[in-house]
Amino acid sequence: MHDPYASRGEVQEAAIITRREPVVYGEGHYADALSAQQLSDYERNGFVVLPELFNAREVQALLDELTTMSADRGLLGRDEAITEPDSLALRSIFKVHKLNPLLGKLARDPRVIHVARQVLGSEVYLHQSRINMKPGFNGKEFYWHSDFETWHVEDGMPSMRAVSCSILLTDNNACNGPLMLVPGSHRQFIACAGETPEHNYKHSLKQQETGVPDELSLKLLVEQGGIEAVTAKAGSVIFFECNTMHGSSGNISPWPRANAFFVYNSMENTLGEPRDGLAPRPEYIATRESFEPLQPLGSSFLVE
Ligand code: 6CS
Ligand code: FE
Repeated sequence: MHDPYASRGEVQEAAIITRREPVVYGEGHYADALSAQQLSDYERNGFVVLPELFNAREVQALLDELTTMSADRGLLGRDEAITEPDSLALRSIFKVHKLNPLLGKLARDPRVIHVARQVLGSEVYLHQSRINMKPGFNGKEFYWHSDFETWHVEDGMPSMRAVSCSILLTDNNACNGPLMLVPGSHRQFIACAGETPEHNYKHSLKQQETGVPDELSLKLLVEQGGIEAVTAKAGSVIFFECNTMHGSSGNISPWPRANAFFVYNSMENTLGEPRDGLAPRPEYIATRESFEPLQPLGSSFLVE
């Protein structure tokens, strides 16, 4: 079957392909979380920032959980804990919605989940969750990529009908490696050259080298849309469309950066077979087997 978003081993060279799917499904009528202005910003730019959606008490409760998890030797020995490429420093913890009850509730907080339901126009489930750490002085970068490119090839996600939600657990400023996004880039799919090595995730989650867009395509996207670095207070939330080009620099400032990352996928867009002859990635990176539509909490994740 023809795949409009063929990439890596299935293409000879890099290419820019026009997106087929809508950005906002069902015209945003499925739920009522974003204002008309926020919805149109999301549709146009491929992301929207909601400043200080969570208050200081909520942020502190989440940071406390992070401190506990980072000191939990049992957890650090698990596959879900990803270290940096060149040290034993913790880079990410995956599947946090299952490993930690408070983060499990955070994923169902009405302030977040109704945004996902609204833009995806359906019920949603969690495709992936993680916390990304970027400690002061030595935090490492995330090179430019589209998440959808990875999820399409490595996880068999059929269409662009997923949204990522990054909840800032520390202030993100110009110096501590904030998320950088290319406005408007979600309207084009950048097919990447190069085959995917077997068990690529074991390397790519530390340092991504496949599914990396070529420099000419990046230059064109940035000529069209520029680059926006999101600087915002802890408790702010960035929603970005699954195909929006993004990345972030290392952190040599003394200020740590940490964020919780939840990926909501439409119940109409569940995973198929991975491409490029790959075996499915483990369930803790890509939910394939055990999931159900997420039920919103009745109130804040801290209260419920
Ligand atoms: O491999 C993945 O699924 C992911 N990798 C990156 C760098 N961003 C999104 C997603 O967590
Ligand atoms: Fe990403």
